[in-house]
Amino acid sequence: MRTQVAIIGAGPSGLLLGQLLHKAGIDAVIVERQSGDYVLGRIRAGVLEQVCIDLLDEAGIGQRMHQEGLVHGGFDMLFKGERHRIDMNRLTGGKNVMVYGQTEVTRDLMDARQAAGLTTIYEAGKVSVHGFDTNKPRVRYEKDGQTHEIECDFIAGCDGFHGVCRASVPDGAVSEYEKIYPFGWLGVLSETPPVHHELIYVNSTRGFALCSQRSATRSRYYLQVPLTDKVEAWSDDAFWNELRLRLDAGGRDKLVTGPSIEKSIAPLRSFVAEPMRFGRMFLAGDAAHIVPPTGAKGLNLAATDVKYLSGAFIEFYAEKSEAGIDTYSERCLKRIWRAERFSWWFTSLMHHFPENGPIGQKLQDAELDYIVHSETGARSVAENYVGLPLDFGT
Ligand code: FAS
Ligand code: PHB
Repeated sequence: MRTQVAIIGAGPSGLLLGQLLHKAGIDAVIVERQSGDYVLGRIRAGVLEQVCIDLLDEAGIGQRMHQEGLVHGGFDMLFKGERHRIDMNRLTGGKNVMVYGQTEVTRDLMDARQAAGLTTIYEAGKVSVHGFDTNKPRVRYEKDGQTHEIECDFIAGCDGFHGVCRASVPDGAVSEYEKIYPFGWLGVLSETPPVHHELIYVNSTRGFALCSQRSATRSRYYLQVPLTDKVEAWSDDAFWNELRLRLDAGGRDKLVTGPSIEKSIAPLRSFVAEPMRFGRMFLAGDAAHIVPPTGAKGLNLAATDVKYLSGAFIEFYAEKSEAGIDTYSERCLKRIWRAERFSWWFTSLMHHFPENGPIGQKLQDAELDYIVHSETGARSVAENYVGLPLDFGT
């Protein structure tokens, strides 16, 4: 098989790249190791920045998002029993975010790809990448007992943190920066009405909690838990009881509980791989970087990587220019490190770090107090949360 761009991974990065390339008339094949149902079954991100919303519109798949997505102009920060609203819309001159689950984004992208009759190879085994240091890279995979090879001009590594592309880069060619947090997020999805019309980020002495949502009838909640916790040890009742203990009285009164339809524990890390280009192979999304989900940046960063990468490929084929390709990594990394900083800072502010001792809690209290009582402090949170403009760093 031959194609112009071989995309490894059919998560949001790979699917969005495929869609943007298709709209530009560039042929791409996606190779995914899991089934489509498995990919859809992963419950992940929930908040889209305006830049991401615009990219989904550009990809031609924004219709359901605008019909079903929830536009949010602010969120609450709850600490020491008091709630403080960060009025993002006012503080950023009119910007909002949209609550629309990653699962729905992935479904919309999969539907569009299928409707266009584009090739996605699911359940591909032993995927490997070759020759990306030449101008004839190749991808190999096993399917139905046979080994297949794809000849291409470029390989897009959209295969997530545990993917094969970054792992195939020769030692010494990539620098990795990593910080692992001493806790995880226990997440629950439930068919229950959200506890509040906006998100609530909680810093309690028992730990962080987040009250998010997917619709007026579907809620997403998270609790900070020790890394040693196992999801099997958390009954639904135990989850709801702990969430109540971390909420304020108003939250406890309004919380509607019900059976979990998904429950999982995700580890938290900050991670960046530099550079993001290796000859004719490019990394995008979680294949190149991970943020702790506190700042709701993971999916949004993936989308802007893909916008920059698709633009580089379009420029190569339309103008025989390699300018976009040559600047791809540097352009992405400027944005990525800004998001990494905010995600690390917001995680450090909102989570319980007993190892930092009593003074750690007092310093957190002082910073929280500053942010909610300072226009400048609140604006700093708001402008980072709504995200950077697409042309940032150019
Ligand atoms: P993905 O990991 O989504 O997709 C990579 C794809 O590549 C997968 O389908 C995988 O099966 C495939 N793949 C891997 N290896 C392969 C191989 N060798 N061959 C072929 N295919 C291969 N972000 C937020 O903003 N908010 C959140 O709350 C949030 N929660 C998260 C929870 C978890 C458990 C995880 C892991 C991430 C979370 N994220 C969150 C971040 C997440 O949303 C990512 O940013 C987003 O999935 C990035 O999309 P991709 O880059 O496509 O990577
Ligand atoms: C979610 O709804 O899954 C979500 C929202 C905001 C975050 C992280 C996760 O910061």
